[in-house]
Amino acid sequence: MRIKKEQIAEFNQKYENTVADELEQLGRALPGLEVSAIINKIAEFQVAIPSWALGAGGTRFGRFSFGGEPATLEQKLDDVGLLHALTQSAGAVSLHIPWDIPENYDELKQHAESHGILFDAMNSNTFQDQADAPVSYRNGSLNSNDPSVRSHAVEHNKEVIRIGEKLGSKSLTVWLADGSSFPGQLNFQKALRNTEKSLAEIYEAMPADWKLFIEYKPYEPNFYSTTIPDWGTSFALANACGERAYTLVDLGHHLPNTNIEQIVATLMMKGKLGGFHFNDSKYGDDDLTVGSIRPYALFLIFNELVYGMEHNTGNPHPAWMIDASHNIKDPLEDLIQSLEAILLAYAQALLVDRNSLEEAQQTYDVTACQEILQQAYRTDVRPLLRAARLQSGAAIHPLKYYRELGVREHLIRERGANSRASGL
Ligand SMILES: [Mn+2]
Repeated sequence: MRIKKEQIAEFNQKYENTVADELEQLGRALPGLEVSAIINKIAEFQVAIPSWALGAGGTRFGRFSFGGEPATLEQKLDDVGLLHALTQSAGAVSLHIPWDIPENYDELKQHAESHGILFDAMNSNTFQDQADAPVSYRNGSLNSNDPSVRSHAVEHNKEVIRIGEKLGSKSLTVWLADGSSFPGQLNFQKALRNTEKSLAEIYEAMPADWKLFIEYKPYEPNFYSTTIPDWGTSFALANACGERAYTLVDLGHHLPNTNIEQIVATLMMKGKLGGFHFNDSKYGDDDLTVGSIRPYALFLIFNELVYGMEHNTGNPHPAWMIDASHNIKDPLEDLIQSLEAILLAYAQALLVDRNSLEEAQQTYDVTACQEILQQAYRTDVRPLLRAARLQSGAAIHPLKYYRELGVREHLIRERGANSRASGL
């Protein structure tokens, strides 16, 4: 199924006047607001969709498939294509190897191009044993005591780079499950040293225009320690690798109440925030819909991201990706909601009156600081999103149109009620 531009234009016709009225109202309420500049920024913001987010998510207890899941790599691209047609803000896909090994590279590239989709960061997998593997990752991968396990894991990452090169990707994300489940199981120093050496080898294998993103996570699947538990460890490893190695922040990979906005600020000041994975959580790495639990925290994070994008010229433009799982929701509906939440927080952060905030900070007017942030947060920025969508040819109300078109029903008819996406 494909959604044509003309269909979207026809849908939008019904709402165009309302969008113009709402914008006018917003302009009156916030005089001095550079409405068109903000709309352009929102329209330009692109978030990659990971190939594993297109099927139903599961937990370690089980997984309930969702009808019409994409069973092939082409179908995964088709789903991202649907999201992009509806929102014009999902113009990239992030592949996972070995779940997404292409059969015909040229055909796949053309297929992606026909949807207007680029290949974003490639993801390696050393947290599962593959069927024909001569070694096991049971006791670690890049951190392993066993040189043959390490070299197998390094070689896998090199293979992922080679696949990504053929698709036009420019970055590799490494997330490791490596760690220990019980005290004493692992020599922390040896594990970290092995990881550093392995990552350096992978880094050296990257083409000169590639970036390496090092993801961290404090626990799970190992519950006593992980070898890259936090941003500091990731930062140290990135520095040890070289200038094209960066830290990747995944919102769910923090202990409860961690001040993620401060981590973002520190990394951007050091020019080392490379990638960003969006999701939300109540308890742990819940991978819930972005903005579904703590939208204010997301806004505060975006406040630092916007500040960093404006001030830290040494930091590359971060690679944005949604890393969520949908449990019992329609994955595509969930992704539309996540995209909306990301853009809302971004738009709110763009509204922050930075000059007044700086003045209030200089004069220690703590009350004013809070007022300034919350003034932006409490502004209904949905008209700006709708205007940005209208401008870029997306559906003004993507979720509404998704349902009106009966996209899921179409997909079930096309692919069957029992098709399953590869992944966990
Ligand atoms: Mn992630």
